[in-house]
Amino acid sequence: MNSPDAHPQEIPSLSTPITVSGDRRLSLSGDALSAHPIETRTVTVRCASGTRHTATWAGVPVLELLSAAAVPGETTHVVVESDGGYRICVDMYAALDGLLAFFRDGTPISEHQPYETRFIAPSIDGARTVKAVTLLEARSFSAGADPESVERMSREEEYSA
Ligand SMILES: Nc1nc2c(c(=O)[nH]1)N[C@H]1C(S)=C(S)[C@@H](COP(=O)(O)O)O[C@H]1N2
Ligand SMILES: [Mo]
Repeated sequence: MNSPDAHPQEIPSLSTPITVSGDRRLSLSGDALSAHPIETRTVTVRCASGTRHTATWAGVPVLELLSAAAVPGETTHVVVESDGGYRICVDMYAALDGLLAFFRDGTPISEHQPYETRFIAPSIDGARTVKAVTLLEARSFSAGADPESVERMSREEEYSA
């Protein structure tokens, strides 16, 4: 049965591994992801247009993933990237409340969408709920830096400078 409250037991197999980067860099798929607990959170995604969709998401807590990658104490933000190069940068505490979700309303996301995963957290804008996640990366910005500038450039642009 697929009631919205059903607690999925098994993470669907992924077509691409997900990199989690802290002091350690992990490439997670299949068994490595399944070793983490699955949690469920009901989150309302607010789009810039004003539209809201509330859904129940299930997946691995971002806190679990970042802990496994030994996130440095000075971390201030988390960069999340998709397979298409979409990139966002969120406050670490907002990210830590989030999930790397595989299920929406009790069914695998990929049953209804052309992507398998979504980064979802209660306090972030809809635009920052990244679909088709490939990377979660701990970052530390100094007080004068502009973390959102990272969202306006590609990974290649940022690291070629
Ligand atoms: N990978 C990826 N994720 C993305 C986007 C994107 O372009 N690529 N667009 C974002 C924006 S701007 C919005 S408003 C929401 C739209 O989500 P929806 O299609 O579920 O309404 O996805 C977000 N996640
Ligand atoms: Mo959007």
